[in-house]
Amino acid sequence: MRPMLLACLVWLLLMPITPAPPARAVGFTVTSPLDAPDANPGDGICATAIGVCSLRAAVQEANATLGPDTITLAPGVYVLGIGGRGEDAAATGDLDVTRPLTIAGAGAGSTIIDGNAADRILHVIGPIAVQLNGLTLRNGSVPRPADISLDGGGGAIYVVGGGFLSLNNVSVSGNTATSGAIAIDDGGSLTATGSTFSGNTASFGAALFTNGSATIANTTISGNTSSSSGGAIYARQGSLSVVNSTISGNSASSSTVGGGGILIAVGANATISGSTLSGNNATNGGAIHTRGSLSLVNSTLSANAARNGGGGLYVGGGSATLSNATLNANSADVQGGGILNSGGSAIVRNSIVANSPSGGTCAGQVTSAGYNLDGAQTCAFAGPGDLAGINPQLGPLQNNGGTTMTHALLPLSPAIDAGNACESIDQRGQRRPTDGNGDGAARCDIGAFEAPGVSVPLVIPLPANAPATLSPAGTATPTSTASPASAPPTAAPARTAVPPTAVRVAAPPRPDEATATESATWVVVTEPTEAISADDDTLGIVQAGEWYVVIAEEDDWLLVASDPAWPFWIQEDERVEVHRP
Ligand SMILES: [Ca+2]
Ligand SMILES: [Ca+2]
Ligand SMILES: [Ca+2]
Repeated sequence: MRPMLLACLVWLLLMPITPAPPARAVGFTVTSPLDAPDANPGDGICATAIGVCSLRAAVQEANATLGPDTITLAPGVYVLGIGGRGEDAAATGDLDVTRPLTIAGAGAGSTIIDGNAADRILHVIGPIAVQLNGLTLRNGSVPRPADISLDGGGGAIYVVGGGFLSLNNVSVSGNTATSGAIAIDDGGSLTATGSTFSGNTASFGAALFTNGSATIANTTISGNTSSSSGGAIYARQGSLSVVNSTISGNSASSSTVGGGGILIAVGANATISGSTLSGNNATNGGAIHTRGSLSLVNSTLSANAARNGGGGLYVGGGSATLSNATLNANSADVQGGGILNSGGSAIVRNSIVANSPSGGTCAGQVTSAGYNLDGAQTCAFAGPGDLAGINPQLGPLQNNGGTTMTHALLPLSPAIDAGNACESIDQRGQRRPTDGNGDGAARCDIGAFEAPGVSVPLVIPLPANAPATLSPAGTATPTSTASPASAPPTAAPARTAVPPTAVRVAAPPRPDEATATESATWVVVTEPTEAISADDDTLGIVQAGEWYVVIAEEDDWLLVASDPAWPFWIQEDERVEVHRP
């Protein structure tokens, strides 16, 4: 016998006999909602002292096998009732997971794991993959530790040692920690899909605190509260991707920093696409506060508020680039209702910043890369194709298709076909560009929403600006104070006919004012009035001072249009003045 082989045999004979954990994957079906430990962890049998399989016993047995295991949880409420923090064998307090595991519930509405406010719920330890499907994690709680270590993180789940956590159809609600209902540490990762985070509280990042790689997709994060920064998400290091998701109604209470929706720290980078952040609030950065690297694409920031600056976006350092974003109705008590750049780089293209109730649209240096629409005059955009001081004519924040709410461009919006080199889809996932003004050329719209293409073969030549003699609108003599005959108009009469086939003008000449006003009947709006489509839908409000060519008249209604546009109806009453050739 050769010496080497002999040595091996001797080694085998001398080796102590210790059972290796089984490598095969095992499935455990939990049979009881009662919280009790396994009677004999590692024997491959999920059984408590009374012979039922509890969630805790299943986790203990799963930890004893090398392969990926699956625990099946039927509908019910599974309360973790055994106190004892700081224990990492799943015997007390949180459920410590040390080997690859899937926990499959019956749905977020029916399978609930409740932390009983005694400890966090799951502690994922080591570089393992853990997947949760179809369940709710609620009422987990981790107090602020005596030291300020991150061990105070993850009211629901704490991932340490580089683990990979994925959540599918999971609700994370009502959890409390220093950092995050979910905390990702040591470069680990989170992928959350089709999930919700609500009503969580923390000092930093009430829903998510990440030092790793986090992807949030088709997920809603709402109503979370941080006593410091990052009302929903605090990205401290690593990368954050938010896709087709909603972040709404979150708040951060720090008096100096902020990020009511998201805080992006110096060491982090974030990409937000196809998403809406609305109704979040903080001191600086009602929706987003960034000091790292931010790319905001095809996304909407709506009605967020800052107590100081940057109601939509606060740039405190690093770089922020916005492309096809719509920032609407964001407010700041001091400055920068839409955007405040206070020490970094802010570059904006193909984007709308408008309708800020306070703070103006922009403050600080906000650089245009072209084709933006500033609803006020405060962004000082100076790139090609920029528009300023005009109403973008946005619809309300609502479901316009896709997975998130958006502001549609009303048919009269000057943002339609006024962008350039946009993304290939809009926030809703609709293909872009489209020909939104019916001139035969598909061009990008400004902002996150691409108006549908229209095929109205109409081009009405008009001068770019109303003749000076037409304004101010207030010169019209009000007649509404007088007769009861001018009572408010009733509902629009049924209108069967689509607009008459109007006038296709190939390569229309651009007339001077005299030509336009002498050759056509036109109307100037003296008080705001409704624009009605051929299908009797309300398209929006036409503001005083607008003027249009009259294409057709029917009873007391006028079919009008401007350039570029398509026809719509307005009522011929005291709110308009009609001028005939
Ligand atoms: Ca056992
Ligand atoms: Ca434990
Ligand atoms: Ca278009």
